[in-house]
Amino acid sequence: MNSAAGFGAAGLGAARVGAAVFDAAETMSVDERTAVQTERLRALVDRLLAAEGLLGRRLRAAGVDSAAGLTLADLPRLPQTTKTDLWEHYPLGMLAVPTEQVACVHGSSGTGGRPTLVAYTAADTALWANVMARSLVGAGATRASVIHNAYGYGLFTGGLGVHHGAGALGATVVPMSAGMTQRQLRLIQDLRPDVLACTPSYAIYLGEAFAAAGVSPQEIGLRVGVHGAEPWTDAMRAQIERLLGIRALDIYGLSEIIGPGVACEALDSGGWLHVQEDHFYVEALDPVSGAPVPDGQLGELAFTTFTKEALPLLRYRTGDLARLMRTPGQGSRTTVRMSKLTGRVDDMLVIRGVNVYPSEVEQVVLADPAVAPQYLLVVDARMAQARMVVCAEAVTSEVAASDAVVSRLGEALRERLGLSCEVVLAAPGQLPRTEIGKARRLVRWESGEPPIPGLR
Ligand code: DLL
Repeated sequence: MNSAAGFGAAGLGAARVGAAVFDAAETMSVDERTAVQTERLRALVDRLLAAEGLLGRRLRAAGVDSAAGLTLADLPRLPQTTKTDLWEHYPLGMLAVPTEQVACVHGSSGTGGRPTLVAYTAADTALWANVMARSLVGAGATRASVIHNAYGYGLFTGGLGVHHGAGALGATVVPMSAGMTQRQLRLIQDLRPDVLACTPSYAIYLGEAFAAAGVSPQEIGLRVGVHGAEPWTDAMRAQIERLLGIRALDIYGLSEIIGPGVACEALDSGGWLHVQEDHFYVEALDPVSGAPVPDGQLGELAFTTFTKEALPLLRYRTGDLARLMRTPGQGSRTTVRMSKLTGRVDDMLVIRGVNVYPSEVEQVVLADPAVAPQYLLVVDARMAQARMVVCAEAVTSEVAASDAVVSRLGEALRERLGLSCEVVLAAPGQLPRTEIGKARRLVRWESGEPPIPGLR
């Protein structure tokens, strides 16, 4: 197993679970951190100017010819980067290093199936391993941990990101990747991992498969789950915790910034995610004006990668919506906290003139005890006047036949969204599950067969 020497107090053991941190950067005073960030911001701006790429040109156009004297307070006047920039410079036109320094590439299938590619130098991969190890230690993992990694391996950053982090921590990683559920169940029972890393929807899938096989959470033996890569709610968290007998924690990240490990929940962070802001500076912006919003207010997250070499980004607009909180939290970490994501800017649906965020629908549907944590939003766009159908999976076949539950859900949705939408209850197991990749919760029905049998 690897040594984590030089990276702080990794692997302090079960007695201090929750208090352990991997890297001293996580508990720095605000002043110390500001000094580190300011120095790193200046180094980044100098690198971008020297590379003379898109961001260097944008900096000059904004009147920044040198990094001298820049402080964090200057960030709001620095140029922003968007996914369109990456698409327009596809595949790797935004590299800030010579191609021979690129150690690997990753990517994401992204919105509308358009790929985004990102590149890493060897130092970027080491940085990624470090922030991922921070996330794992925050979840209570130690060098003695066995980490069952069911995120997909490949271009997707989930599998290899967790893998690198487990290596930096010095834990044992089981590189399962996604899918082949029966084999996953078998190896979890045989190797007795304490940490499960996978998407939240797959954690539920695994939990349901264990329940179907008659294996109890005690027999499973897992302690904690590190779940992310797709939206999930506290209702899903409760479901995962019940099915698998674990603490289920949130981990956030995106390929453009590094992959998983940009921010993560810790055992003692009270439901907030700590952003690794010594490397990834975060702002919450008004999605329309692009101006920073005050702490506590919902905004679009934008990240500046202070230290990344191959593909540094300035104020990258993620499209992800969350709240930031810079006041100290209850746990040991001092870094800025972000809420669970509440949705995406581009997920916003406009149904009959009303703005609808799928996350709001999810909150209503999954709060109803008659509904299992499976649902699908169907936007029926076959006619000019789109209608929204909320397909929710009932906990039992009897409930699936209940008109009372349908009208209760319809009423709760109307109250929350200010829009009446149709509710369809499916019998247990009827809605499609995702075994590999991210869960699909929203379908546009443009023409042809209905996405769910029987839908009209
Ligand atoms: O999904 C990285 C990742 C892998 C994160 C494993 C966590 C665990 P991408 O494929 O580039 O990277 O997708 C990034 O996924 O902008 C969010 O919209 C969404 N996302 C990621 N984590 C969460 C989360 C990885 N915890 C996009 N909650 C992001 C909600 C998430 N959405």
